[in-house]
Amino acid sequence: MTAPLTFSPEVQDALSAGRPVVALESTIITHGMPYPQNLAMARQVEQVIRDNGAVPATIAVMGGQIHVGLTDAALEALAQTPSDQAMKLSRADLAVCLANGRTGATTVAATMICAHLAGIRVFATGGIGGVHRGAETSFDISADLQELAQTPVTVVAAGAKAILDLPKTWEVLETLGVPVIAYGQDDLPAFWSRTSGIKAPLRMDSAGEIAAAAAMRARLGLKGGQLVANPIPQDAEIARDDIMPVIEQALSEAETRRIAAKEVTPFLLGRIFELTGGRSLDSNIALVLNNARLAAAIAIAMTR
Ligand code: PSU
Repeated sequence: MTAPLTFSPEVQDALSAGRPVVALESTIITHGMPYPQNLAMARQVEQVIRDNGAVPATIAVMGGQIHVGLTDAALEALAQTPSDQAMKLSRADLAVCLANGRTGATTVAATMICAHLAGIRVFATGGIGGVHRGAETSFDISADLQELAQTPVTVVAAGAKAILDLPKTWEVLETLGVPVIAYGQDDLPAFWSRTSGIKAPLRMDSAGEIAAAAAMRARLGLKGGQLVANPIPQDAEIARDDIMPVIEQALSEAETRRIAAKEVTPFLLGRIFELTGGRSLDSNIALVLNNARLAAAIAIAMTR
């Protein structure tokens, strides 16, 4: 019995010919951004990957199949699906969604699982999930971290989302043995801001180095992936001092309203969008496109 994978013709051709492919997630479309900006972003990010010489494979679950590469009509339907009608899939619920024939959007964790099943080694997103503030009492830690420790996919993100407890997030990744690689700078980026003030454990300055490190992990038989933390472009960043008070306000509203579990991240992103008058979304889109560019370069380096 094999996994229920349905490939788009473009992705199928690229994979059988050994050409570079970059996986993309779908939770960012259904739960991370409002319509219609989510659809525009999903199309643009695919285009950026094509323009940079690789093939995009957006991943989502529909009709009992993991779709690897979506048609434009499927992308549009997903972007218009209300967030309460698409499951936000992680490792725990991927199989349930497939077995029940429901529609599901893949988070970083689920996208890594699906990409690996499909034979795709690199994946671009916005920011990974991590340790939520107050995790010492709530125990709210994203399954993305465990996935990075066990599934061999290189994930390109602008760090972890700054709504999280970033120092604790990096501590957990270190404990799990996940290589956290800052791209082109010494500091770890903080999603909307280029720097977090925290020094990265590893730094690399080229796609070739990142591809070589992934290949070496495979030769050593080390399970798990790598996290590439790619800073947002300068002209799109929101300085830490500007975004922090907004994050604090959104977090205290989430607490008052007792938002919990899978709802936390979408709620915070939505409130920060409103509080910044849409600026956080522009930054979020810019960083995703920037990550797609680097992921395409890594995918190309991996095929050499
Ligand atoms: N990147 C973004 N926006 C998002 C996400 C990533 O720019 O919404 C999604 C990813 O799917 C990631 C999820 O896995 O947020 C994290 O959710 P949580 O904190 O509930 O684990």
